[in-house]
Amino acid sequence: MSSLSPLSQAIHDAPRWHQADSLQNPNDIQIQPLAGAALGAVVTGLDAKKAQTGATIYRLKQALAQHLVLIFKQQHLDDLQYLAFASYFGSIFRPSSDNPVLGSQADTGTPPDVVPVSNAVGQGDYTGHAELKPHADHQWTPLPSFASLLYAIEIPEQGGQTTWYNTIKAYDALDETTKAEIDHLQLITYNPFVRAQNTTATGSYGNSPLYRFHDQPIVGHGYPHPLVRVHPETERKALWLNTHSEVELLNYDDQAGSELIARLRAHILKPAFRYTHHWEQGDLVFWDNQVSLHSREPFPAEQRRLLKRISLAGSRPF
Ligand SMILES: O=C(O)CCC(=O)C(=O)O
Ligand SMILES: [Fe+2]
Repeated sequence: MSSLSPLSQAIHDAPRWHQADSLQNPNDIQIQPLAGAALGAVVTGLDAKKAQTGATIYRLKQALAQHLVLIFKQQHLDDLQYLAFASYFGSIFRPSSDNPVLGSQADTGTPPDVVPVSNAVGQGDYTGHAELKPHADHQWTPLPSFASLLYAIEIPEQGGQTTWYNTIKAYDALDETTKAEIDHLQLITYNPFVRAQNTTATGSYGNSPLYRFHDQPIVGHGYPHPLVRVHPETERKALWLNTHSEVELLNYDDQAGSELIARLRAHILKPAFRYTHHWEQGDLVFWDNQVSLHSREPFPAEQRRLLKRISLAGSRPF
């Protein structure tokens, strides 16, 4: 018999470890919003290894839509247990090979289901130890992921904090004239991984021009998505714009477009819209990638950092 894919193996094996661990009791779970933060809630009393009930998954989905970032503390998961938990919330994100993303492999052109995010050479060192500028994962693909999870296995002593930005709050805080001006605009976010393949740019986010003027070459394919994105469960509007990769507004004057985008980007970066997470080993952070951005602070090259990421498939943005 041929061997199973990691996801098939996870679902195949789950009853064995679930049986030993028994079912998660939904009444043991507490969800505590982060005091004074623009987004985020801490989930305690949940063991992601256990089999989960409908009551728990429904509550977590609602909490995710409301708080955008859920932080599960003190988890102990191997890759298959991690995949089995993440899959309660939807299908694993599997981009086609024509759209390179973080972790895309040279042979298949696609990423593994569990992407190591590490600075260890040859073991998932796709992002190294440098700063990562605010971005939404996979925004440059036709069908970006709806959510991602990061699980902390090794944490450096200094740096490496991850910050999340609430782009619903950023949109809400705009003046009415700006809202009316941007509500129906379409934006192309060019794929920084294609740029890295075609140029001498090294890092994945933040080495490109900030705006494409029409006399500049197009690097890779462009997929227009709404600049103001609507959350599918809450109908809240969000400003869906990363802060440093190359973008272009459709049917818009170059100069006016680049100025509008620069103004919106400065607005998103206001401290009022963010939460910075100081990682502890065993943290599992689950975020809504449709209405948030995230960035990472640099950390010393000689200190090891290993997190593992799973992304979940999303719809065409609207
Ligand atoms: O290393 C981090 O904290 C975040 C990396 C990242 O952007 C990602 O995994 O999507
Ligand atoms: Fe990311």
